[in-house]
Amino acid sequence: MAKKNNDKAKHTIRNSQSEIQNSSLVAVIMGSQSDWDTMKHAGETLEKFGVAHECRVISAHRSPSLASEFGSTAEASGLEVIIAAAGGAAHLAGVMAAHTTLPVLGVPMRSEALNGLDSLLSTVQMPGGIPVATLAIGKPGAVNAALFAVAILANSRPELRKKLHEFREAQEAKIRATKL
Ligand code: AIR
Repeated sequence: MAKKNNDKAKHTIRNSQSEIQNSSLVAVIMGSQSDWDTMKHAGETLEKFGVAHECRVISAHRSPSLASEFGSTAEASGLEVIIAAAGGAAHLAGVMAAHTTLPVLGVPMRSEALNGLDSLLSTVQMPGGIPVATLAIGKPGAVNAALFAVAILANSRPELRKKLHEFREAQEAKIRATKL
């Protein structure tokens, strides 16, 4: 993807410091800037694993041609996974999946009206033939989408597999060390 010059909080963040490679392997896209507070956790998790990624706002409804353009060119741009987050009538992940055969991980955003149940159902209930892997609502989903993306990339990258094992070991060690 072409590097964007937009302000971090507004549209695009490009992690060019990656240990893995400089062009983005994972795109973290979201329906609105208001999703960033939640989705920044996906970006931070990818950062921890040193995975090159880009974060940007794309709305399936408010910017439909951008959504279609992004999905259609994702494979050719070198991306390997798309994380798509949206709230309410959350169709972004489904629209991405309609345009690409890359794995699309959907993250339902917590919504004001229905607390994210609307987002969850809109994201998860895809028709057979066009899959979206849907994660939990909100922050846990954002973190897990990033970990899932790392797991996908790790299939062909032993250094990432090793980091995932270390992450799990550290997580368990923390639990074992917890004294109440
Ligand atoms: N949204 C934006 N375009 C399509 C959808 N579904 C979602 C955003 C956000 C919610 O609408 O993903 O979760 C509210 O957006 P805003 O911009 O009104 O705060």
